[in-house]
Amino acid sequence: MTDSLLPVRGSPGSPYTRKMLAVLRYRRIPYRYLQSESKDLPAPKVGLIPIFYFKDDTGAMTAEVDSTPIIRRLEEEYPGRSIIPEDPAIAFINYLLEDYGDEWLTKAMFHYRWYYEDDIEMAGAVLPHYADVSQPDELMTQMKLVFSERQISRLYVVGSNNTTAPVIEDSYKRFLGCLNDHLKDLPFLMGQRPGSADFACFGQLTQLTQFDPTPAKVAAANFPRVHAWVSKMEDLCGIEPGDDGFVTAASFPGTLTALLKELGRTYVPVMLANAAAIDQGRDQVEAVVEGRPWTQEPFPYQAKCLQWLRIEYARLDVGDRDRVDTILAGTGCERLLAKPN
Ligand SMILES: N[C@@H](CCC(=O)N[C@@H](CS)C(=O)NCC(=O)O)C(=O)O
Repeated sequence: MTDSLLPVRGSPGSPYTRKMLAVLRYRRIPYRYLQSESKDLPAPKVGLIPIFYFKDDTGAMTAEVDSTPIIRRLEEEYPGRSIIPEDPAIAFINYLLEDYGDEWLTKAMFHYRWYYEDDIEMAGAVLPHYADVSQPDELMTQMKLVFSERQISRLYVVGSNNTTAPVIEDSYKRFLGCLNDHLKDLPFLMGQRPGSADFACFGQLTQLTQFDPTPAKVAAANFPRVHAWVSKMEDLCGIEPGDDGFVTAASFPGTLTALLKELGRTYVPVMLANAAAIDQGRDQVEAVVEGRPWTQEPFPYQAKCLQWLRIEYARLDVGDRDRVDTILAGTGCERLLAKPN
């Protein structure tokens, strides 16, 4: 019986774990969720969670850690209830919004968690218990310090610092506003049924709106609709999606265009500046976001994300690319895909 269950290792405090568990529930893929290390399973190449364990051709277990390709692999291995729109143009928009959730909203998530006293206090006290709730208090008090210090020392990775803090926080609030407006008309970002972009944004929001006190207060006070959406997204195994439930290019919702414009203000200039800094071998990313300075150390993984996005775009045929270009025109996102001059 357990052999037919897909093993997944993760933690409730990990936004990508929450993204993927919600995907598994919605897609009705039977899984077994491991909340601590298991000696019987192989270690992944990079020490990240969530970890998915797949059988290779020889029947041996392999460990995979990147949620975006894992979602595509699951689409192939488990048919039905797809979260990737069939129309390649809409699938591209879904991919772009998924990357924004994974790579931009995570800056807000990590920033708020380890920047303000109340949030550090809460995360430091609770998170170490997730591996095993019966660990002794003395050990947990020690771990609180070790864990917090380690995570605070990594704020630079996502680009959270005193210069970028107001930019990150304003962008979080504007994102909540965009999502709130969109949800007035449609139950999901991608339309009448959820796409992988919904799950990516949801994953980060499980922490931002429901765990970390500072960003949670912002959401509860101003956007009760978004707060409710996050709770509903957690388990969508009961909904029956219709065949034509995704948004279409022909009647693309204005509220999604507004969200794409928000990407154009923040995610786009930072992703471009990050890739440029890496190409030119510079040790600082310098960008201007909404008229304010952005500075951080280069983040090589996010340069790869931009490459993958461009590969997705290059795969489109001419007609689909034209429809993507029409959707993105004037949002600022077209700059991500422009040929370098
Ligand atoms: N791109 C990966 C990101 C996964 C990730 O960043 N995981 C974080 C936790 S949410 C992690 O494991 N960090 C390692 C650490 O903090 O030690 C995905 O999409 O799954």
